[in-house]
Amino acid sequence: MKNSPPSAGQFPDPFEAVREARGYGEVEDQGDTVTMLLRLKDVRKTAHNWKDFSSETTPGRIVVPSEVNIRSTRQIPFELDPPRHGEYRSLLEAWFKRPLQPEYLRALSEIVTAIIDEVLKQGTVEVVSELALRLQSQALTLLLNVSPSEADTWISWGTHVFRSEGEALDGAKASVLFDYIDKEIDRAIRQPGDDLYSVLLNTEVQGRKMTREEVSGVLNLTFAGGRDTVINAVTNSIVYLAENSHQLDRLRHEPEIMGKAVEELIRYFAPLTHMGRVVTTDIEVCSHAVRADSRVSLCWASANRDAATFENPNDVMLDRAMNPHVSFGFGTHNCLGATHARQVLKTLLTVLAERVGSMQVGEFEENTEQWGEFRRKVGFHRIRVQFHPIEDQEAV
Ligand code: EMZ
Repeated sequence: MKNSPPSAGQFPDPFEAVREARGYGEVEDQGDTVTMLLRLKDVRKTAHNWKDFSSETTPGRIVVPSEVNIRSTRQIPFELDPPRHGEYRSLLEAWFKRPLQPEYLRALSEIVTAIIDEVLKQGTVEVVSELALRLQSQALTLLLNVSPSEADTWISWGTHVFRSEGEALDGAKASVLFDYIDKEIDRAIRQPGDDLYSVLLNTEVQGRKMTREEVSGVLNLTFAGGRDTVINAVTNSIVYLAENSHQLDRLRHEPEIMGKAVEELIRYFAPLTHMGRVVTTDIEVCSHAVRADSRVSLCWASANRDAATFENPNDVMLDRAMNPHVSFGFGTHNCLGATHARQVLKTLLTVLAERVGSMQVGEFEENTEQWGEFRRKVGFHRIRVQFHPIEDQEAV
């Protein structure tokens, strides 16, 4: 029907031509050239090779854009290499797998249901701020095991803890998070409870208690890494299903594909475009020489559309059978919060399928990133969507 422009629910792949022709791109970041690896094979190989491509460098440097100027706290375990990485990771694993517990899922389902019911009552909402940000923040109270009221404070920070609209690196904003975490650590020292801060302060690593700085590093990662990524995944899923109502119907009639649908939507959206590594020795990537102390990035978003592995990579196939996407990274550093994020999305899809008959996209402003020659849509700054309850639909 329409032939232009691409609709709100479409997320084009800007990397295809360069990925196929050459396999890498280059982007300037604060005076430093980053080589972006675009093919799934190279992304995986490089993620595995932590000796030549390290995560343990100046805090903030492996993030693109680099956060060295706004943060000195090392995010743990994200900014550590093996074997240190593994020591911390193994201590955190059990806590971050709690989202698999029935009680956690029940609480999450209550949060999602309350938000969707409220949205249905209102009819039309701005999804980023009124739905996704709320959902991400309220769900995070479960992951940290803190009072539900904390979510209000986090909501007031907006969608990214280090970025504001128009400012990719906002130091003033970053210090709000650092101060908040500091205060919470003080509180947990004074009055230990069963929240993540208290549990970590009581955890032993290398035969001694975790330091304040280390606890702060884990919390910093938990707040920063899972924020805009989850918000984009939630918003984009809603927009996609709004524009592709047959897919929402499919989820309604085939609830057994919910797990696969989550993976496919995350593959398609790739909420985090890429993540860097620091090269430790002069070496070649994708037949291209890179020098020691330069950076490469593992471009998850491009790797997820690599036709060498994914059949019809630009199509959303909710029950895609073979789906080794890298939206949660790859190898030792795969996302610590992935279990939580997957449950958030699965619960959201389930509640939408059960309660929402259809959705209509209204006005929106896209959120795009520019990486060298590549312009990539990652989500929306704002988007209005009208929600219709399922009864209305059936009555028609
Ligand atoms: C870092 C990163 C982690 C970084 C898995 O990603 O996410 C980014 O959004 C943050 O800005 O600090 O946590």
